[in-house]
Amino acid sequence: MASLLEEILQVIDQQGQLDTYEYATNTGRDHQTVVGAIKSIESLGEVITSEQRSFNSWSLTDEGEQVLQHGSHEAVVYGAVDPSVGTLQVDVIKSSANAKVGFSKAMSNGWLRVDKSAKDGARVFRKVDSITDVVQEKLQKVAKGNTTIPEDELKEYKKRKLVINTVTKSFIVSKGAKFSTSVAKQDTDLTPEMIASGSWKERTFKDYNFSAMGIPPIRGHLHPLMKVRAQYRQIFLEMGFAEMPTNNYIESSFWNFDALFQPQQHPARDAHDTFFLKDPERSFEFPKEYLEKVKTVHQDGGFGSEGYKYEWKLEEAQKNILRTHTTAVSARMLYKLGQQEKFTPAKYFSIDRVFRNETLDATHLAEFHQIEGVVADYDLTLGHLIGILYAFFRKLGIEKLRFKPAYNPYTEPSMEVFSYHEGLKKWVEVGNSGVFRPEMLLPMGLPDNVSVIAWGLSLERPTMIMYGVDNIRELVGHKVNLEMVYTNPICRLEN
Ligand code: FB9
Repeated sequence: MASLLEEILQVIDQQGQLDTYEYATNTGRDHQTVVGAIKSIESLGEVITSEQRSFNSWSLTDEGEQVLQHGSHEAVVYGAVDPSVGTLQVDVIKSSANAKVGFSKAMSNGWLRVDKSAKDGARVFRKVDSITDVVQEKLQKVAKGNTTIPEDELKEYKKRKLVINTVTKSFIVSKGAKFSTSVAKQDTDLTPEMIASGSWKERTFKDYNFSAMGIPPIRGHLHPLMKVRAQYRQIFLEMGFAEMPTNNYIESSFWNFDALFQPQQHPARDAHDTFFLKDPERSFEFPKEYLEKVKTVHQDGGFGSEGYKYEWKLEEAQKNILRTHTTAVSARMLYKLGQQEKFTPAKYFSIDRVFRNETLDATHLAEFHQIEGVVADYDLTLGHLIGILYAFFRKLGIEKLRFKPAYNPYTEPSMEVFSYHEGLKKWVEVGNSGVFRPEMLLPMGLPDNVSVIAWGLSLERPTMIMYGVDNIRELVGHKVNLEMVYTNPICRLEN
């Protein structure tokens, strides 16, 4: 390429300017290669200036090239007819690839005639002793770039698909302010040595490209789950909720189950559903008075409840597990609220990992992030819960909700929350909710006219929907393609 650049600069130096198309045609080079060379020279600074021009040009099609080489179709057919005894028409039509077109053209030119009286079939004879193949002569001119052929004739050849009209963009190149016939590579750095020696005076430096995009710095990337979590966090904060401290994956069975009035023989407390720790296997520090109240309400009831009438065991409550829901944290927070001198209404939320020993499938892993909202205030009802669910989901762009009676060990009444999915054209479950039972709240010391409403959903389900992920393993786990983490778009839940 360097020799082409220097060759071009020599031509400009001698002739004052250069037309890239003419130069390419005269030197037999590809025009785009010549244009590329001009662009390389322009990147060196003000060595040359160029001005784009467009012009129409005619060139031969492949069929036109055939005619140039072998003659027009009509001339080929004329040549196929025996000058003395003529030729059967069926043989003339088979004599070349375009014999049909050539035969009708030769007949209309008056070059041939057909005698249908012959016994062995129609026979073609020459009407003239010689012909001039004007089409071939004209195409030879087109091939040489001759522009004297009348426009109507060119259009006729275009109709016959022998020529094509192209708009060619070329460049008229002239000397620039810093013209030189040598292609000195420009420096990109001014070094201390250049300044000390003064050699910078003889060097040319590449202009700054202020529109160049910077190199993206190596930096961290937020996982889509964390982006969606930030958006949900924002929604809760806007609604006046305070975030609960969820930085303990390990929880005692007491706070995860017993404090929620979930009986010790409940199937969810079995190893098939819960991960139990071997070390540390147990917790030993619980608020003594509170623990006794929990034991009593499980065994004998109280606060208007009959209880479960079983022998409650401390050892069962001491077992350490990986928390199965962040409602365990809600229990801790509500206990603290109940221990205040004077009750003050509160709104809490949590978004963090929970663990369940479940059957894995395309949308379920043994862990997920639970989102939970809790409101504690005087005389709250199911109506308040429904109202706050509408307010919460409206911020997610969901207006149409339906509620289905459900069961949770720690809430009564409980409701599953459904939303109409416009894309799937069906109702989909978007969460669960309920009013915490008095057997859970009253042992904590909360006043008996205080009620607590709460709801929960997962972080993975909305994230999979937002980012179009079908298999949860594309989103989380050791098989995740990190490129997805680097390139996934931002998340907007605003409404
Ligand atoms: O997230 C769920 N679905 C969902 C949520 C959002 C969504 O899109 C956003 C609106 C744009 C789409 C779907 N679900 C709860 C429902 C189902 O996905 C369900 O199959 C899976 N559930 C998880 C539990 O599965 C073992 C989701 C998880 C869940 C379920 C219940 C709670 C929390 C998470 C709860 C609770 C609760 C109830 C009462 C009091 C306190 C907490």
